[in-house]
Amino acid sequence: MNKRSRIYLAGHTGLVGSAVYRKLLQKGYSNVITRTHRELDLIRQSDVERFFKEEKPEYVILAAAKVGGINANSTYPAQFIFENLSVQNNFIHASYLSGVKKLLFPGSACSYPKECPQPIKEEYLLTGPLEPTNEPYAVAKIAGIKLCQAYNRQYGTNFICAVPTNAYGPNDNFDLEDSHVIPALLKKFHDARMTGAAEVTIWGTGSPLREFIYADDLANAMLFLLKNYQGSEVINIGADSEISIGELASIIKEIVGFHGRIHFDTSKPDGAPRKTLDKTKLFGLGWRPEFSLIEGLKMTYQWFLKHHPNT
Ligand code: GFB
Repeated sequence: MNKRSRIYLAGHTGLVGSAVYRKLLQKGYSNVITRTHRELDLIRQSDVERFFKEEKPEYVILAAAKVGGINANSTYPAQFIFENLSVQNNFIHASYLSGVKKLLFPGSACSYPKECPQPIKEEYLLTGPLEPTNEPYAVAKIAGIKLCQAYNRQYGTNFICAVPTNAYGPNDNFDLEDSHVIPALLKKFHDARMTGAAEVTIWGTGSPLREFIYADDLANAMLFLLKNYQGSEVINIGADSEISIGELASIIKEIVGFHGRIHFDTSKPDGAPRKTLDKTKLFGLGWRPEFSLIEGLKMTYQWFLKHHPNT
């Protein structure tokens, strides 16, 4: 991949895609192809095939997906499985048909079994039942991985699959119902500070452990793998910052400057008890994250204040 390579980045406005886009431009790639959802609906197979035939991208990254937090996954299971299966089928098949040189497919840490030994090694995929709150999404992501592996085996393609841990950062979704925990908590504590509320409610017991990666670090790792990783085996992307939801809430409370109480609503689901990735493979290749969780949270809150000034 060189600076003039034709790189199609699908999903360039989302949390992960926008970080990859910033990184590509920063690094001087001058032929990055993007389309908004309105310009190209990845669910429409013939449109996707026509687009690939016309644009002839050499390298492709699939950062477009139907994503959301624990509540969105439980509320819209049909959309999570149908949209993700459709988009990735179309994207991966069109990449094969048009002779793409290399494809990067990001899976999700929720595709590993719910009760996995920790930290989670890549070989634990498909060794046990999934966490029920996000099973449809996880099954779609597993199908995407299997699709890439099958195409590599049958057609000799060069499709790689990374499995990132929970990401957060600029351009995240801050909707309180559908978002992931970090944007939800930043907004909840911010709103509480602005309105002088006495208490903020956190879902679940606060005991689940999560590992988080700042979107810019994730983007960096994805581009690193596109350049340096070859093969059908999946590879984890994580950042070494495991924390309980309770501790996370205390840190965000501090960053936002809220002085009231934290209440845990245990009628809400906890989801997976723990999902920390084993990073031996990725770190063995020489990649390391740049940002600590605290730095990432502070930058995300600054971004939120700038882009959601009236909330
Ligand atoms: O980030 P999150 O929605 O997703 O929730 P998952 C993480 C943890 O934070 C859960 C708790 O234990 C939640 O109960 N939590 C506490 C909250 N307060 C809140 C809140 O206000 N909002 C949210 N959203 N959570 C998702 C999967 O799982 O992770 C997806 O559903 C995907 O499929 C994604 O894999 C990366 O980590 O539980």
